[in-house]
Amino acid sequence: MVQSRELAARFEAYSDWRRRLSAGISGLHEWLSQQELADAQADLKIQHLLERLHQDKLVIAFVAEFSRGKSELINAIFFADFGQRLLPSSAGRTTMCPTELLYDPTRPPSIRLLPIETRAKDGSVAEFKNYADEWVTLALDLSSADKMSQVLSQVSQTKRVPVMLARRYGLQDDADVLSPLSAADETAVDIPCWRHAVINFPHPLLQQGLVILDTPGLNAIGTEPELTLNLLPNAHAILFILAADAGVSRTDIEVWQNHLVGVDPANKAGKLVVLNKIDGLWDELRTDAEVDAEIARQVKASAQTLAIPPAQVYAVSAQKALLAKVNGDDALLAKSRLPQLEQALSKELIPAKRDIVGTATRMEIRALAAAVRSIIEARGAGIQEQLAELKGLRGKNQDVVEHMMERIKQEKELFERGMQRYTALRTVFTQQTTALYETIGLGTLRDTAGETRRRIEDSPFTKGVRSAMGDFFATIRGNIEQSAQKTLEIHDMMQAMYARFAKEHGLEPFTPPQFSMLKYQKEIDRLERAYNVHFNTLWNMVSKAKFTLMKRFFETIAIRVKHVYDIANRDIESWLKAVMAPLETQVREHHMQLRRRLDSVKRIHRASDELEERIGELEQAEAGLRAQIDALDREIAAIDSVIEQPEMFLLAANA
Ligand SMILES: Nc1nc2c(ncn2[C@@H]2O[C@H](COP(=O)(O)OP(=O)(O)OP(=O)(O)O)[C@@H](O)[C@H]2O)c(=O)[nH]1
Ligand SMILES: [Mg+2]
Repeated sequence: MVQSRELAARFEAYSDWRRRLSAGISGLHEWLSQQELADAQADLKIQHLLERLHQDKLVIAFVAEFSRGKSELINAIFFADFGQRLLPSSAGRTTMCPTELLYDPTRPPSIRLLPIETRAKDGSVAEFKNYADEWVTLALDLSSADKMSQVLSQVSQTKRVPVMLARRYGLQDDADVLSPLSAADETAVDIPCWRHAVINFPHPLLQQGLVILDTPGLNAIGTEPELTLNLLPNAHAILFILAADAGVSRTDIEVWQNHLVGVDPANKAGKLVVLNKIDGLWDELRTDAEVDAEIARQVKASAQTLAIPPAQVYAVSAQKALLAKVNGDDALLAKSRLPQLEQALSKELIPAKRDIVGTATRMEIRALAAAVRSIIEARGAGIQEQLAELKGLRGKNQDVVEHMMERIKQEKELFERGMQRYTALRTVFTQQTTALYETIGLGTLRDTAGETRRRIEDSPFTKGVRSAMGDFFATIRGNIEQSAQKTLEIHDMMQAMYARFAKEHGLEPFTPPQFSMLKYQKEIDRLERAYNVHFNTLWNMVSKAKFTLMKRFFETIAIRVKHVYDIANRDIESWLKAVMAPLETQVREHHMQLRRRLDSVKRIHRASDELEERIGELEQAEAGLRAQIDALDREIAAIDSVIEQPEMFLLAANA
């Protein structure tokens, strides 16, 4: 059986790399714990890193007008091993709801279906995912491809309902979301049975974190905000599919404009354009060269229409590729040109993803190492100070020792008095963080969203909805600005405190990092842009169902904003720790050092022969710290070398 080896091998290598990286990080963690260098913050950071590496997903979305062959292409690229067509693919509208294919080992193989009726309720698909009882779950019998494809055919199920009901779901409109009404039965219309499907399936690629998103054609994309606002913007690659038999139609261009280029120019997801069904151009009466020229001509024309370079368009035949893979027909597979697309997909996708993950991991590990190193260095500086002190006592009489003891005692008392200021600072810090959490808190967001929802319901006119939404975004933006101001205040206060402790008690100077809200600002801007684009589209397209649709759009936006808030809250929490933790550590370490210094001078005061012994002990401790730094460097270098391993090496190692 011929398989998509290139993509599989690259993905395998990528997963393997992630596993090695996790192992390196776990090793570092173990070492830190052994050396008693891991505090709560380091534990948390490492745990987050490992979780992120473990759950790392790679999302490929297939987007096109209906019947261009999205589902067939997915079958050909990923599921040919089953020897038959797994996802339903047929003439006319087939895939009726967005369908995610993924693998979650905590659930048995299944298809989970969200009933279309949920469209009449508030709440987005993302929210419904938290409630298992809203979904219909059907088991997948992996031992029978026939039974599986029968169960999977659920994604193309439709049912006949009164037009009024379809309108309530925001599905029926003058532009006709679904199949045309039959003249005889004007009051009924076919709608999808399901709003969303999640196929849980232990395919090797899915097991490694690949997520495939199959979508229904144009109008159906527009009516499910989850797709336009969440799933597509978060995909790592989008395949846009055209069909050679249809040319580039007006609706193709609309899909391209609205879902691939129009919404977010900042979105860096890889985009590949596929010209499918080239087998329609195969013609026994023409030479291969003539057929190739015709394909090249169509590729060029499509590229021109979409204003992209022709090299970005991949001409294939999904159907013949599936057939070729099922029959092990290498010549036909080559002729289908699918291998080139698979190669481009893996080349585009995986190295880019690896880069992002690698850079982020490296940055976090560096920050962690720097924190640990500064603890070790502070300990080293303390030892050196003590050594200098004790060496200065060589050959001195009891009076000098006594004098020194007095001096350290005073220093310790002074420091302990300074601790009161530290305690006061902690109180102010807590007050300020509480105020910060209030501005960016979920409670505030809930109130703002509730208010907007009421206003949309109360004034169902373009102007009313527009101004309610405009105010919503303005309030959110205001909250983010205020939070930015508050983090700045906290930063300045802490910076002053660090400077003061450094000056008065000789603690190591430390500049706390600043917090930037820019990332969240940008995400809100992106949502507002997406909303603006879709507002007009929706307003024009849907007449009678527009309010249901508007409201649903708002709910999805509210969920996305909540997601931004969630992340901001989490980031703020770790930032606050990063700002406060060094001071806590410094204070604790400095206090401990003062006690140790006092102890050793006391010992020497009691018996002068203790001096040399104590100096020896300190010198040994110092050597121990140097060894610790070396070991830390080695741990970090090991992780770095995994991150930097060239992909070719990994591919070869796995071959
Ligand atoms: N000749 C030919 N037909 C194809 C090819 N790819 C798909 N088809 C056919 O085109 C029709 C539509 O394919 P689907 O895979 O259902 O298309 P889709 O884009 O998923 O369509 P929706 O699910 O309705 O959005 C089916 O009858 C396929 O067999 C191809 O490469 N060549
Ligand atoms: Mg389909």
